[in-house]
Amino acid sequence: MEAEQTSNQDRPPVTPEHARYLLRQMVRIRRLEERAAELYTQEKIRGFLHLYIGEEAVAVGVMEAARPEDAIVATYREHGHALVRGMSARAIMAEMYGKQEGCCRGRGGSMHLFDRDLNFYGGNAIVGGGLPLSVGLAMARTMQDEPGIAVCFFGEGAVAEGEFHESMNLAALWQLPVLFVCENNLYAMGTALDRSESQTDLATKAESYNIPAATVGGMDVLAVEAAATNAAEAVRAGSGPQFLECQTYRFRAHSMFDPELYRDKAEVEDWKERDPIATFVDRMQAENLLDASDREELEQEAAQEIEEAVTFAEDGTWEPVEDLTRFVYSEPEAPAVSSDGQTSPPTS
Ligand SMILES: Cc1ncc(C[n+]2csc(CCOP(=O)(O)OP(=O)(O)O)c2C)c(N)n1
Repeated sequence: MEAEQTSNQDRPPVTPEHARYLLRQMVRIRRLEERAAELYTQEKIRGFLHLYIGEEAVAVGVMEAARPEDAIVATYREHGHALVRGMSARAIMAEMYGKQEGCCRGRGGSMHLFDRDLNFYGGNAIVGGGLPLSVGLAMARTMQDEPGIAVCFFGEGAVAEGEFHESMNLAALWQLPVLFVCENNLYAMGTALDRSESQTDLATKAESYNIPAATVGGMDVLAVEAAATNAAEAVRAGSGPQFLECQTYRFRAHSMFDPELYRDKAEVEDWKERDPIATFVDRMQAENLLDASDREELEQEAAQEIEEAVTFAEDGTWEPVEDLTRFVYSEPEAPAVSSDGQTSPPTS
């Protein structure tokens, strides 16, 4: 089976409002992460920090195809996915600071952003670890007859994991509603894909499990949006999982501890020429869908939003030490209080 290639020509018409919206989301991610990198060097943010800079078009394009009821699963490079899904920059920043106003009370940090109300199921530090979670979430929706699909982001490094193959197999065998989104940025830490895989055509791997697959240029937000929308529609139609490979590149190191000895500077510069934000602005301006002032305005808005988030995180509080063992076991539900002030025991 040939992997379907999508291109810009396939894209539906874009309105100026939509162009602005997509740009706004990509700029928000970029500014959040650039600020996070600064804060990391100041030791305000500790632990690991993996930046998504260069890959923004993937999260923004795919999230356009997702609905609120869909379950989203991402990797440890997930600040952008969480932000675009609707988590506030404040909750993200406070979480990265380790403050209890963060989305996980500061217990998860950068790699474990999570919000059940947003159906955002992480943030996962284990390479490939999100894949079986997404299959389980899709299965739960199917068994409980609930609407929604699972959308699972993972890096190309995950295809070397057994969990990838187990997840592909079960999702296909049981025809589960999962959209698998492989963010192929060519390197798994310092290991290039062609140094670790005999088959580097990732769509072929999915197709070997009878999962329809497409490959799209991941530096182009409109192409990603169109490809993800097609794939998500097919999943929603009930024909089982779909696989979308987005070919992208991270401009920064793998994490904040990486001397980047495994790739040439010239290669990085070459990919920077395809910056998803700059190329989108140029194209949309050429098509009169964005004004010359749009980027500047959106940059200012994003800068303000991120500075407010930093202030929020700075002003945040540490969890008290007495809470150290809290949540080791689930807490009993608080008794319900009726309108007449009477309490009743929890029902389950
Ligand atoms: C099971 C497992 N093995 C190894 C690691 C260490 N590790 C962290 S990130 C990473 C590279 C993963 O690369 P990829 O899946 O392509 O995602 P990317 O970092 O490029 O977004 C590795 C090997 C891990 N976290 N989990």
